[in-house]
Amino acid sequence: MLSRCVICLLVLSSAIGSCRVAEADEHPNILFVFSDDHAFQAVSAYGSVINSTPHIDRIANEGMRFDRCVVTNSICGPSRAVILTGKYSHLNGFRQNGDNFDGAQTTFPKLLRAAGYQTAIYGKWHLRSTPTGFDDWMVLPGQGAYYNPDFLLPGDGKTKIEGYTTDIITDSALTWLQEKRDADKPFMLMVQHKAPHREWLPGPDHLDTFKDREMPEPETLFDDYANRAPVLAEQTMTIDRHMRDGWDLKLWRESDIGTKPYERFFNRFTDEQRQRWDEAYRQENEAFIAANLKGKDLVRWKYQRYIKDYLRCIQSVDDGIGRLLDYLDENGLADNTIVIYSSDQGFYLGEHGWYDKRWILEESLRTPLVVRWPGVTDAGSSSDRIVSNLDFAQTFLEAAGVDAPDDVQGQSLVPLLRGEQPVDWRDEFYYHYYELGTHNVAAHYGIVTDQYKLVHYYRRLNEERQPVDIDQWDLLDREKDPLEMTSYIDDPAYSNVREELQQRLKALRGRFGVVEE
Ligand code: SGN
Ligand code: CA
Repeated sequence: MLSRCVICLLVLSSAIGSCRVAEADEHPNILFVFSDDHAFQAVSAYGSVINSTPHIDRIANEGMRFDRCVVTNSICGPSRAVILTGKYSHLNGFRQNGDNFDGAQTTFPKLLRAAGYQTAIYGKWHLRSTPTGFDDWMVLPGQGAYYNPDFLLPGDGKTKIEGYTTDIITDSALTWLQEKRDADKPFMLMVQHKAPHREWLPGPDHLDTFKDREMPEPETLFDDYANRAPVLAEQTMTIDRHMRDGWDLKLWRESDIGTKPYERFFNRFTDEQRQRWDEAYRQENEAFIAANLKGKDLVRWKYQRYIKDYLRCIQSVDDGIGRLLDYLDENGLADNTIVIYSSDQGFYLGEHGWYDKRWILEESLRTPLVVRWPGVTDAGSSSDRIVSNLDFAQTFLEAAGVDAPDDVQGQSLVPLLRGEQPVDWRDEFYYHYYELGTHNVAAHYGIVTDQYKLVHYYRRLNEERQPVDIDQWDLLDREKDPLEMTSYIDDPAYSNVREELQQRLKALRGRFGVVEE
């Protein structure tokens, strides 16, 4: 009797489920807002204790929050290439920043466009080659500038726009929606912010936000890198030793102004912008110089300066999302538009003493992902399944009713977004970071599960900055050690776990066709 009831309930709920899907638009619009280096620790929907992001939270509250969205390769260009293609770096050919994206390959925007979608992208691109698959685009050259940026346009065009880059990118997207959108076609619009990327230059609206607050420090701000692979200590991305006074910490000197390294920074300011900056930082900078801080006190001061500027950049991203959501509401588009917010990877906000990303350690492996899909995704839902930027292409294609090519490597998130609990969802993930250079992070790959990570660091730069092969391993247990401060690789109690993970890692590499170190 009981089991018959359960069956009835299951049938009923799946019938309701399919009704809801059928009701949703078969070709929903897709608004994909994306930022650069936005850590989940700085999103209030994820429980941030340092800031509030009401508009990103609105997407989460009206849709689904993914609590373990991990990236395949925690760095900018590679993440973008993975998203466009739905394939790992070794197959899409873009392993590290500075590579050239082969724009002739199949991408999800191309497939959507071929299926009748109108496509556009505004903001950061960072893939070197010219965007392909878009009806309209305007992208920053390389990393782009925070103030008065240059933009590249179709047909080798270039334009310089006065203002703050985050606001300009939002404005461009709104202008496209208002003036260039073809109301007879569904759209896929990518709004790709430069913020909150280093050097964390806040916009004029938020130069004073957080001014009088003391931000809580992460527990691992003074990590000594003991008890893990030695290569971890060799990076050059600490708040303590690797931040530049003039740019990163805004402790510039008059003699710096006008010099070449300031090209992307002060040299671009208008007189008015420059004056606002002087007003915003002068007093604090004078107090800092007078205090002559040393040791941990100096690190603490740097952390405060860093985190506040970083969060100020995010506030402008969040403001822009609010404007886009309002536009959808006011123009009757909210019900048939899927809204996604994510970032190219996570970021260290002082955890392990770091800024930047790249490592498999959780804060940069994980990225925020919230999705609102009216009529399909339950408001206020969440998923703790392992999902990835590898899945975005297939998700967009399935949502639009377009078949994905056979050689994509992710899993569509559509079943999760419908509230289903697929029994065959992945319980392991393959990570691979390649770039040797900036910040001196070793090349490494590994397997990630809900509880464990097994990592192989296989190459680094030597003192002459030449690549040399190494063979170091870490085994992390996030249940026992959530802050990832200890490796259990040599702990006899973990020998079975280690062996099992080694087998699974090998199998994963085989499955994804990784034939290289
Ligand atoms: C720049 C930054 C680095 C950062 C890389 C990659 N230096 O080189 O701190 O790791 O970009 O970032 S800066 O002098 O430009 O600030 S990524 O997001 O593009 O991958
Ligand atoms: Ca990035």
